[in-house]
Amino acid sequence: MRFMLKIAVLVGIASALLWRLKQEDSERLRIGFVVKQPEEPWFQLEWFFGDLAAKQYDFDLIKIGAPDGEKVLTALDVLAAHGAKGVIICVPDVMLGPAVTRRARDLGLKVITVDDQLIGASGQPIKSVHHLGISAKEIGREVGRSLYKVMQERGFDPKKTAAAAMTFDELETARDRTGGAIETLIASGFPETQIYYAPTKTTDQAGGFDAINILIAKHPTIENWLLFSLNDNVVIGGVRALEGQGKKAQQVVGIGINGTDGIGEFRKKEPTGFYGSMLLSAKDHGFKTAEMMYQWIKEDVEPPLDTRTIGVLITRDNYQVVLKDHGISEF
Ligand code: FCA
Repeated sequence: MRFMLKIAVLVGIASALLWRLKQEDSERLRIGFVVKQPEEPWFQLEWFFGDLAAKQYDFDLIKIGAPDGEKVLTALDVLAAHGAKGVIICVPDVMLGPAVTRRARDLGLKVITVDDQLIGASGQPIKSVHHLGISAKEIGREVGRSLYKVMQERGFDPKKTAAAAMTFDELETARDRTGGAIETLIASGFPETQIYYAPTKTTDQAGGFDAINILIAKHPTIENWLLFSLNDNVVIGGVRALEGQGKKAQQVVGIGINGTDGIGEFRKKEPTGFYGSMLLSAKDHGFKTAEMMYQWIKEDVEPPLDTRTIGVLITRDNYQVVLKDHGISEF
């Protein structure tokens, strides 16, 4: 009898413990981090830094890749079903703005957009949604200034040189980046008539490769090319297209944005046409957004509505030192 009693007490204690654990589990803070291109090193690095914030503040970060609109809405549902209270998100299509804000509101999810700002039904950015993005125009301007400087250093004849603006105008941040570069190229003295537009269908290497192949077919006599776009991968795609046409690395000056995705080009033994990149702060985009969301949910500290980050030029010459400073030399 005493033995049975002991068993009953032990079973009781065990189920109480399990119940408590379950309780704690459902009370555990969960935050989602949804990105449009999980295969891109930039977004992997944002997640990496988001995870550091989760570790520091002891919450769960649920990372989901959502390359299309349907997956975005499903991701929000999944997050809410797992008890998440907030989501940091870079959507694959900014026109999803009204759909995303409505669904998030219905599910009780706080939203911080990162990188790409949602567009509302009016066609304007939804300024009421908290956002952390880059100072796109200024970073683009630096790209233009640097392209011009390298062109001069290499002694290119402006008459035989063209600048290819690899555009993705659906996205405001992309428009600002390429627009800023065009602005400073012209202000520096680059002939406006030698700036050609190469619209890209996608923001990856394939998008850049196709856009430049179409462009160079129209301008076979150009000797030297300056390339710029919204990010590294599109520029790398453009560099590959020019290599395919027999251009030497010295005839091509490509400057990207992100830094993270262009490191592979700098690590190659021989220089390529990918000259440099504006390294962005993945730490701010990953850690800071996650930290802001945590403090918003946990301590009711609302983040600023609009936060902008800066970029710094990296090239073969300085990238190792700068990456170390940014805490991503191992990446
Ligand atoms: C956009 C681009 C990414 C990155 C990010 C900061 O989302 O597609 O490559 O540049 O902005």
